[in-house]
Amino acid sequence: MTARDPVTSSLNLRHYWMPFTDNRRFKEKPRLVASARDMYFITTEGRRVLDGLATLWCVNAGHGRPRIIEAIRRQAGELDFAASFNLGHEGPFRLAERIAGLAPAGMRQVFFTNSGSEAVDTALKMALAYHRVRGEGTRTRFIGRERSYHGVNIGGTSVGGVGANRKAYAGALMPGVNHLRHTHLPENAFSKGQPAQGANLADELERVIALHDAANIAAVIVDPVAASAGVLIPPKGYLERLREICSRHGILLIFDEVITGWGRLGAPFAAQRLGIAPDLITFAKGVTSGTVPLGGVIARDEIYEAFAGGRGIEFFHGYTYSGHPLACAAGLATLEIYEEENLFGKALALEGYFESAIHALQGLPHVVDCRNLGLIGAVELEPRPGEPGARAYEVFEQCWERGVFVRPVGDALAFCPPLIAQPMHVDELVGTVADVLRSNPPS
Ligand code: PXG
Repeated sequence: MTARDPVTSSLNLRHYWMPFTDNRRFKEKPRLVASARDMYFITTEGRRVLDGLATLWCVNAGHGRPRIIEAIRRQAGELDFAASFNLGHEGPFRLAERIAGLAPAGMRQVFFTNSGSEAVDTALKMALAYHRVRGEGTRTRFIGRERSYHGVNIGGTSVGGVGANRKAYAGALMPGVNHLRHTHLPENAFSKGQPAQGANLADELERVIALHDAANIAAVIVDPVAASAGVLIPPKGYLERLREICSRHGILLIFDEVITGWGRLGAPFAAQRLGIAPDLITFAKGVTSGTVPLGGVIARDEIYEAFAGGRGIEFFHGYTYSGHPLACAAGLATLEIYEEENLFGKALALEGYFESAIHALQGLPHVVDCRNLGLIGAVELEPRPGEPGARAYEVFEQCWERGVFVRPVGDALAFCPPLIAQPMHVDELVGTVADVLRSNPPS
């Protein structure tokens, strides 16, 4: 261990099995943060590091917001915990009402989970149960897409399209899942916003339906922008075509908006930014700006109504911590900040500046693509032969040394700043990446 500060040298790093991390490499050279305010982390060595990824696509309101902190503190003092099974407290009712007010028209029913992974598995089960309650119980198949990420539970891993995340579990994943091809096309390189080519890739759905029959298919799930597998922006017309095909065949369309929700694309949800009406929306992350774990599913009214006809429990599903008081308090305070500070509008206003900054990386060593939508973007580097992802990882490490946190996603570096970002933060973020590529290009 090469710890240079008292906090790190006093820590025993051995026992924490870190998620999705090369534990040995990390523990040899740890990156530990001690505090965070607004756009910046302070590391345990006392260095200021710009948070260029809203930490993990979450912290849309920026760090250390007093209003959220105070709401959590107050809630913990008043009612630390009450479950939502045959018991209630006001938090989830108030938060669901607020979310319903932000959701697309006709989507007013909110089910709470604790994470995006749980939201995805909840949406899959909701789709199955919905078809069954309507007497279409043969609709059990799901259609996902290559390079989409839907969390890590068995359902989400099964419909997900990231090979590395599936490999170790392949034999135990859910049966009855097909994957559409991903939408990343070389001819769209350096597209600003939605790329022009690729709407026709949605027609593959017709082929899958012809093979398996619509009466056996419950839902199609996609992330409108596939973020963690490399920031893939949907081609113009692609999602519209998926919607049209699903509607024609009675198949539900699930938008996984765990990253694209809460203003990331300059509107509450990608559905609104892109003008497409899904049947179910999954959310998490930005709903509390990352402060307390919370996720959920927003359902179209007709879906809830299909369940609500009889007596007894409508949906045999739920988590001990669905609607946890602390999470709901944090969520309410976060959504108030988004509204009062017009952060979704500010994200939209900054989009052009962010786009120009990212595309200015074109022409620097190893850069093969730049792409963006809303306040999400990426620069893709040519992979070093035989070492996929290594070059982007090294650029990420050098950016950290220079005070900027981004995320290597395959051979791309992803950018996803908090929505409070100003042009100077964009300059610092993208400028540092440019400096690393220019002054010390990794071979
Ligand atoms: N769906 C999408 C679209 C996500 O991005 C999840 C579901 C799962 O959410 P939870 O809260 O269970 O993690 C996510 C999560 C990465 C990375 O590599 C991305 C996520 C999580 C961890 C790493 O960029 N997104």
